[in-house]
This record gives sequence, structure tokens and C-alpha cells, in this order.
Amino acid sequence: MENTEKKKVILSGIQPSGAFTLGNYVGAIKNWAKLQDDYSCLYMIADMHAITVRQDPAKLRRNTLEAYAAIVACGVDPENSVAFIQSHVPTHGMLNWLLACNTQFGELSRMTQFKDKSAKHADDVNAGLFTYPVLMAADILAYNADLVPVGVDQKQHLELTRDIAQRFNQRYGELFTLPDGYIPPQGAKIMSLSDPTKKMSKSDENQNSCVYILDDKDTIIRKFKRAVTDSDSCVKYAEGKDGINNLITIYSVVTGKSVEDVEREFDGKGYGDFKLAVGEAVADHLAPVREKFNDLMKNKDYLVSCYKRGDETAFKISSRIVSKAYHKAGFVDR
Ligand code: ATP
Ligand code: LTN
Repeated sequence: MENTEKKKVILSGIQPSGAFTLGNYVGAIKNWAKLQDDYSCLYMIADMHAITVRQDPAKLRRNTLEAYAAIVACGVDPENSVAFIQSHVPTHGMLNWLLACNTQFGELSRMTQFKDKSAKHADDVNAGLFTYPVLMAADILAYNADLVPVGVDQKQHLELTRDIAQRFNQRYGELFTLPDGYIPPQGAKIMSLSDPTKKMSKSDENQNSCVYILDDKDTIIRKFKRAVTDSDSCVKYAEGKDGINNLITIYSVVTGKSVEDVEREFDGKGYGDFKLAVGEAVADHLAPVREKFNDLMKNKDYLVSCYKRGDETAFKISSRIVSKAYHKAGFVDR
């Protein structure tokens, strides 16, 4: 990373809780790559967040390495950005505790992701699931990140991060930057293909609700052909047409065409033609990602060397800030 002083800092993360979906790509990772030249970027695989729901250990290890390869395949350049694994950098856990003691139970109780996930995993409403946003705040504040590129579902967690940072600064003296979200104007919430009122989510059991970024062309086309739409047949973005709006958004993002251009292109054509075109455009857009991912997975030593370098740099940067936070909170210097 060059010119660290001058450039603004970006940090983001993704959980290795399964194969990445088109939603993860469009809402987050695609933008990570785009922002690399203009910012000092840190991108991490949030394996500590992933264990807030039950994970099979061997599978989690595999998913973590695959997730790392996937962000690189999507364009994160480990030579240019700091790409690391969250559990390898102990400062996150250290800051987490300090911030937890400055976060209210009531604040965490209001988090909609906690409400959704505790309903979904009613047999395991663990303390980590509840304090998940505190660890996320630690991830961000440990680097004094200015900007956090995420999908819209993370907005509430970012607002809480700002509140925690502000409270800490008021109690102990200025230290933390209040981060802003970078939520893409289009594609910040890609919807499920089988139920377009629900977010496309990588932990959804229904394979047909998600397009995975590593799906092959035939699978992608088949999933789009089956996508739930409505009984209308006109390709127009409109209130209440969640399914077709979602497909228009996806097509627009992967082709770079405006919504108006998409509507014009399919004027007089039916949903069948449109779904096929969306499937083909997405498959073509993702083909190089799949190819690069397969190449990277053949060279694990390279991936290991990349994350080790990322881990070290991340630790160095965050240690400075976390030590200051510990000092301000009244811990004796080491
Ligand atoms: P899980 O299902 O395990 O909760 P997820 O698919 O929601 O996972 P996360 O790891 O929580 O994915 O999110 C990674 C990033 O992808 C976040 O920035 C999140 O906002 C973004 N994201 C997730 N789903 C979507 C979606 N459907 N549309 C746009 N962005 C999304
Ligand atoms: N909670 C995030 C993943 C995540 C994250 C972060 C994103 C963990 N730590 C820090 C941005 C910044 C999610 O996407 N579900």
C-alpha cells in the first residue's frame, strides 16, 4: 500500500459462511475492486463473524480459503490492498471487548439482523450473535476507516459503529474516525430469485434462490429462467414488480446499461427473452471470475503467502490504534 497517509482508508469484510452469491458480488465485492486505486483498502474474510451461527470446523477452514480466493478472483489485488483473515489479527478481539463495554444492551436488541438470525436459529441464540455488531465496529475502528463498502442490509450496523465511536471519543478523548457507508446506488439489495421480497442470501437452503458467482453458465441460465416474476409481460421497472425489478437491476449492473436503456432494449419482448438475456449476461460477466478462482485454488501456496502478508500489515496498522484506545480507557501501557 503506497501513500497510506494521503489516501482515505476503506475497510470491508465478508463472512465465509458459504459460496458467494451474485448479491454479495454486486452489493459489495465488485465495489471493493473498483475502489482500490483511489483509497487505502483493507479487505478481510470475517471468519469470527461466521461462527455466530454453527459451522462445521473443516468446512469453515475450506470456505475461508475459498472466500479469500474468491475476493481475489473478483479483483481484490493483494499486492495493492491489505487482504487478510480476521481471526489472524488479534487486535480485532482486543478492541471488541473495549467497545462491548461501551455499547448498550438496548442498542444491540434493536438490530434487525439479530432479530432475523435469532428467529432463524432459535436453537442457538448465542451471545456472539447478539454482540456481532460490536465486533464489526471493532473491525472498522481498529483501522480508523473512513469508508465501508457494504450492501444496504449492513446500514444499521454502520450507524451503530458511528454511535459507538462517538461515545468512545466523548468519554475518553478523540481517537476514532466516524466511518461512512459506501452503499452502491444500484444493486445494494439483490433479491432472492425464488422469493423476490427476500434478500438473496448465501445461507439460504434453496439453491435456486441464489446465483453463486462460481455457478457454470448452464446453471446460471436455468436459475434465471425459473426466477419468480409476475403475470404481466412487459419489461418495465415499476412498484410492486419485485421480481422483474430485481432482474432489471441485475442486468443493468452487469451490462453497465441504464434502466431506461434496458426497458427500451426489451420493449415488445416477453419475460422469457428477457430472463434468457439476463442469464447470459450474468454468466458472461462471471466467467473470468470463475476461471481465475479455479487457477488460484490450484496455487494454495500463493494464497497463503498473500494472506500472511495481509495479516501482518493489518496487525501493524491496527496495533497502533488499539494501543491508543487501551491507553485512553485506562489500561496500563505494556
Ligand atoms: P449470510 O446469509 O451468511 O448472512 P450474506 O449473503 O448475507 O450471508 P454477508 O457475508 O453477510 O452475506 O455479506 C457480505 C456483503 O455482501 C455485505 O456487504 C452485504 O451487505 C452484502 N450483501 C449480502 N447479500 C446481499 C444482497 N442480496 N444484495 C446486495 N448486497 C448483499
Ligand atoms: N457483517 C458484515 C461482514 C463484516 C463487515 C465487517 C463488513 C464483518 N466485519 C466490517 C464491513 C466492515 C456482513 O457483511 N454481514
